[in-house]
This record gives sequence, C-alpha cells and structure tokens, in this order.
Amino acid sequence: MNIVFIALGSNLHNPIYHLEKGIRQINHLPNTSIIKRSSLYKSEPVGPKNQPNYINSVIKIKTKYEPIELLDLLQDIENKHHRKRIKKWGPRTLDLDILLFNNIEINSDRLIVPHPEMINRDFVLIPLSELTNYNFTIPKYGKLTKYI
Ligand code: PH2
Ligand code: MG
Ligand code: MG
Repeated sequence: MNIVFIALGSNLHNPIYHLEKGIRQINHLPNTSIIKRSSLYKSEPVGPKNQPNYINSVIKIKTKYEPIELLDLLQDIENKHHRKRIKKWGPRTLDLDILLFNNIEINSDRLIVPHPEMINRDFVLIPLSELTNYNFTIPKYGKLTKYI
C-alpha cells in the first residue's frame, strides 16, 4: 500500500460541501481509504486577491494506485465538481493536489512530488502538521517544523 497526503481546497459554491463530498469520493475509490483527515481551515486567497476566501484541508490515505493513476482519478473527481480550468490560482470548486507520495520524488510533466509550493503555504503546512508527528520530514525539503 502507498501512503499519500492530499491537499483539498475550495472557494466557490459552498466550499465545505465540495470538500466533504471530495473526501467521500476519494474514500470510495477502489483499493483506497482515508487514514486521517485534518480540520477544515478558512484562509485568504494566496495569489490573485479578487476571489473568495478558501476552505482547506489535508487528508492521509492509503492506496494501491500508482502516482499517475491516482492523479487521473483525482482529476476525474475535480471534473465531477464542474471544475473549470480557467486561470492559474483562480477560484475553484474543488482542487485536489498530491502533496507527498510515500517518500518518493517525482519530476514529470504532469506531476511534481513533493508539491513544489507546499512549503510556502500555511493552508497546507498547518493541516499537514495535524496529521504528522513532530519529527515528520518532507523528502527533498527536510523537517516540516522548519517551515511553520
Ligand atoms: N489554492 C490556489 C491558489 N490560492 N489560496 C488558499 N488560501 N487556498 C488554496 O487552496 C489556494 C489558494 C491554487 O491551487
Ligand atoms: Mg492547488
Ligand atoms: Mg491543483
């Protein structure tokens, strides 16, 4: 089984609904289950400011899928939430980002793991710290606590 951390974010049309439904949909994927979930956090948009505040959360899952298979399945779920890819860092109904996949590093066209922005984003680091212990290390970057 692979251990994967996924960040969820939403700032359109009832964000809590989209996050809760997204978590259920991930839990229903074959050979996949949620191990832990963080609290929901409200935050101001990072990037363009002319958009609503976000609700964010991080989950820890175990799954049999390989990284690109999981990425495809997460994008299917985003699409079911009528996610429109209009603007980088623009408003969205549901964003599902793979943060960490076991302890591996991936640098492909479609997927970079660890997520290259995660260490700069409190809306990821704080919920992630809820799910991990004090010594938790991020491949390539080192101790999580350095960044909080
Ligand atoms: N996601 C973005 C851009 N800005 N800001 C917050 N607070 N939360 C997000 O999830 C977020 C963001 C693009 O993925
Ligand atoms: Mg994102
Ligand atoms: Mg994304």
